[in-house]
Amino acid sequence: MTRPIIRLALLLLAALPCFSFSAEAELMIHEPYVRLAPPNAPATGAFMVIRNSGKSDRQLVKAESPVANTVELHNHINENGVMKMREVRSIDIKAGAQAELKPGSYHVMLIGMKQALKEGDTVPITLSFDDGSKKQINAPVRKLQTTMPASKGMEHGGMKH
Ligand SMILES: [Cu+2]
Repeated sequence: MTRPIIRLALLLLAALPCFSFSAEAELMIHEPYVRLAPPNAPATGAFMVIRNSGKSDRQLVKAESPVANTVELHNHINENGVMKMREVRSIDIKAGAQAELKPGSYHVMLIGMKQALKEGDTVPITLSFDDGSKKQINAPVRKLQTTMPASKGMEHGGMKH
């Protein structure tokens, strides 16, 4: 009875290196999350770190999610001192480096929510890359500290009475 099991184990071992060299294993998504938006907010952002352990540069070219009517890739730019969001065609993930999608920078924009998201919900997001590969992730909805200027977050000295 042991022989077939050993054979199976050898087969699995032989197959392992193939998996580790596949394009899918070269891209890892770390700490994905969706920002909890106010109940009537028409849009919110999804953030994550995409690590590229491969030898070639990759680009995130598309994101999709069933929770929103439209999903876009965005960046924040500083235009004459005003932070604005802009749609971008792709987000670079250089070989051996990582792309950080975070508030105030690159992000996945979920526009036209089909339902209000609650803290603790999980949002499925499909990411497509320039080599044709896709990754399916589940991003938990998280409440973020708001960093609004001239509010509670400011130092005491800046407060007016
Ligand atoms: Cu945006």
